[in-house]
Amino acid sequence: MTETHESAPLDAVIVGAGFAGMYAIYKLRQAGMRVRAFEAGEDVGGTWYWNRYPGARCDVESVEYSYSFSEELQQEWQWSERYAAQAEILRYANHVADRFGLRDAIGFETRVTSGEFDSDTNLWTVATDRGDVVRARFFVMAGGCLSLPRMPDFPGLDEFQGKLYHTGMWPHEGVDFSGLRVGVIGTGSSGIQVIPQIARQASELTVFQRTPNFSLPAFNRAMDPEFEREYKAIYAVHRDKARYSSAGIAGHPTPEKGAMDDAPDERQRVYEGGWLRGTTGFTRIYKDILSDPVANSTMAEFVREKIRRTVKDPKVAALLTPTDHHIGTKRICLDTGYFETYNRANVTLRNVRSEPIVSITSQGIRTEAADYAYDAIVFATGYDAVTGAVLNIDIRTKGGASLAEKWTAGPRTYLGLMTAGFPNLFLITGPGSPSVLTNMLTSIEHHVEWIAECLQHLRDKGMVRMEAQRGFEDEWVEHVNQVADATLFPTANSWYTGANIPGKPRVFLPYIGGHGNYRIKCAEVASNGYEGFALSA
Ligand code: N01
Repeated sequence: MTETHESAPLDAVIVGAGFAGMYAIYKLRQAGMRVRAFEAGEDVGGTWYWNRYPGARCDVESVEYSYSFSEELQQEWQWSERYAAQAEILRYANHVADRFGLRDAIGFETRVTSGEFDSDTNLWTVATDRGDVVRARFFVMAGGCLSLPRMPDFPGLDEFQGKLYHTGMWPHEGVDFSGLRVGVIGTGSSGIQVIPQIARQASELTVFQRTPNFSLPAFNRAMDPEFEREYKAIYAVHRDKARYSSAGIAGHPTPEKGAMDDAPDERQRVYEGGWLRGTTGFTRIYKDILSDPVANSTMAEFVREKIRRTVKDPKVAALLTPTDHHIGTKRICLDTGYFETYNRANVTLRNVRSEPIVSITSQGIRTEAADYAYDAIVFATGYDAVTGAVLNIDIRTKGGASLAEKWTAGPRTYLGLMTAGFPNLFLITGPGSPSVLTNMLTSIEHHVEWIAECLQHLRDKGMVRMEAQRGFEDEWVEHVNQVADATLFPTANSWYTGANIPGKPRVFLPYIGGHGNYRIKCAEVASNGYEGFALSA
């Protein structure tokens, strides 16, 4: 249904119906607000709606990667595995949408294309690719941090006569690779999950690797009923621990010791124990792994040795062994049988650094060394992260600059929640907030709750407009950079810094000061009358 200017303005328009958008609908409606969400997919679930590739699975434990806002919900829902697979998480998202009656607020198969703020009326006018035009007091970005898939612009993409896939836009009906020759490009979290699965079906699989990645075995397993019962008995305690932890994960406690505080033998024992736990919290075993190159190298070497022991061909093992970045500075991966896959006779590894891809041909992939023929090519080449989904919308103020112009040299926000010059625009897990360095569910709930309280405060005080103040924004951006620069993160060519997108400004996108600290800061700002924001009637 197309809405027009004639309709009464809404309280809020929300972009996206993944976990952030769904919770925003719930929370704002609970506060008595009229909201409308638009979602590009045919249904809810966001990342878990799109990423249906075989092997897609969360690497935060199911009991933590779930909403905490409803005690009934968290008690009644039963996860079948320690790390839930995509299909189960999508079922959960659908359950939440039904249980809390969210669907009627969502316009599906509809992409928001633009938003313009009018300072005279203090309203946003939001347009979609289906011709909707709606006006709202607030415009809430819940489009996700890893939702705009990125295809490298290889020449010849249109000429390929086989099938092309991107892990982030996987066909709903699934893909049968049985008997096919398949090329996979990319060895990040998505590639590392999909490669072992495709290898089991394909007649031949070639992996095109540009950068080898550190990956740990997930040791995924069926949910232990006893563990689940005990966990649920004190769910609130776990959730609270997560809220004040660094990563928004109760199971990742803050370490106290540095790596060099332990003697080498003890350190090995600690790493071995951490390895067997199968968690991305591995790099938090010691407090200095992500800030001290020497400490980091002890852990990196431990993992490199594991790779060498797993992969039988020493040449292949050497190629798979990361040496160009510190462990943890590119997103660490959890896998199931990833390195073992290279021991299979039907799997070949190609090094894109020594043999760059030149083009896609009608038959397959052309590198500087040779032509390779495939029936299917899978791009596991990642996303325009954190800012991509926001800047994909033409956001501007009437007669003023666009957000894309303001962010030309990189995103600038105050607390990752708002950006100066764009009143009444809220970002859920925006750049400059802990977002992708945390359990996304913890960060999403935090932001949605902060925003909902804020909008209630504005309503109670008769205010209609809120905007980040430039001075506070400048200070926050400087703080975000300073904290990042005290770590090893900016040294890596990762999507955290925008390095995966040619031409994207090199800025460390998330806030690395820790979720708990950040939560306290946001609460202080609110209790000081929304310090750093200009509120007006
Ligand atoms: O994307 P990525 P992703 N030629 O950007 C390569 C989350 N996630 O979809 O490293 C050749 O990490 C690129 O090479 P390089 C998680 O936060 C979570 O895998 O840039 N290769 C890299 O190997 C994750 O970090 C889960 O040199 C090219 C790969 O493609 C984030 O999403 C699962 C290339 C892209 O890796 C993104 O992961 C999946 C080119 N032109 C995703 N361009 C779980 O919860 C790119 N590459 C487990």
